Amino acid sequence: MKILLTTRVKSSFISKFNTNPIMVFSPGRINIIGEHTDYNEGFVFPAAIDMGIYVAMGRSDSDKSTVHALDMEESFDFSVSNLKVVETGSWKNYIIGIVSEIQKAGKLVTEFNAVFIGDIPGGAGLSSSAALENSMVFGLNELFNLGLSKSELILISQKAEHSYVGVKCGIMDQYASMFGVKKNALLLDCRTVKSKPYPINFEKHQLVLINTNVKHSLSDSAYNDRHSVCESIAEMLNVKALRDVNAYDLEGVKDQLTPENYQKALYVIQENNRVVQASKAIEDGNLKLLGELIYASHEGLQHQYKVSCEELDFLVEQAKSNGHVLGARMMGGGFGGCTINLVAKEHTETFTSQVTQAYKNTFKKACSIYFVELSNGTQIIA
Ligand code: GAF
Repeated sequence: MKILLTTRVKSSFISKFNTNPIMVFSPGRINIIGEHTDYNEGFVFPAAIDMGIYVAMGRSDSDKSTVHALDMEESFDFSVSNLKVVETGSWKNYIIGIVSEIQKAGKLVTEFNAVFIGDIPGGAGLSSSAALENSMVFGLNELFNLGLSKSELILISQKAEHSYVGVKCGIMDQYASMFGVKKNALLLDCRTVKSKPYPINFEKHQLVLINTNVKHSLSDSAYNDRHSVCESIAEMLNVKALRDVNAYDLEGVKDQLTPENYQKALYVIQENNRVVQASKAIEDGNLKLLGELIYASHEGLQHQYKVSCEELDFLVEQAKSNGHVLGARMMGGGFGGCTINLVAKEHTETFTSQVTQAYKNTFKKACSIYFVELSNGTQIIA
């Protein structure tokens, strides 16, 4: 928890609204393995991190609500009884979406004020969106005693993203952000929406994130496109989701699919298996195998599912050629953002400085290195 951010948000709220707020922290997430499997009702292996969104929130006794984004110095005034979507791409639609979905769930929210700030780099694939959604929905649930469970809250966050942001996301990000467990990753079954925590202590190795600092514009449309390809193949196979089939089943409809779509579905089936294998590898302390699975995940994302990009592939190649990196892959939706790397601790510094230089030479811009702590999920803070 970053005391400084908490203090800044709180004092900004008090100076704007002259009353004491409730304070909420909601984290971003990493994902060890299991990409694009969540909306196929499969397995993922995320963890909440110590970067996130800090919100100060209180009831408003006027006839309007005000939400202030402190790092952008941008305010948004609206009324909960007259919600309107604003321009595409604005953070304001997350707020509108959350309030609207709470109302659709039959719960009453009156006017409120909030100030928020975040320390998740935008476009890094660390789920700043889910952190913002969860912080708002969690805060409103507390503020107005809505009585919604955490499981209900994440469904509201997810629906807000589907309907008001336009990304047909799975449940991984909202779940990890809400239910994160300190020093643990969560093996999440996205069908039952239940998880098992796995303590993460790799002793001589550590997870390191490298941000490409790019986000290619096709990411949202490509994401929704992948989602609908998977749905249509599941329908063709007469099952609820690709989670329900294996490679042999898929073979049965191969001649009805384009080679590209066949590879996409095959990737999902294989990635699901990799998550289960990875959880066993962690249980057995077999980091070499875990690393191989992580590299294989990237191969699939790059060549079969086709959601990687030049910059991500470059970083993974750098990791492979290093010799002290057991595994590396792109993380999150793709087309930019971070790679996650499993690196020998004593070689981390040389690896990261080599990569930083090579990336700069090749792309004429900087990448960023992050070391994150695995943290608890969305919570009230002092
Ligand atoms: C994004 C989505 F929001 C998640 O639901 C998940 O599908 C991920 O991309 C890919 O694994 O973060």
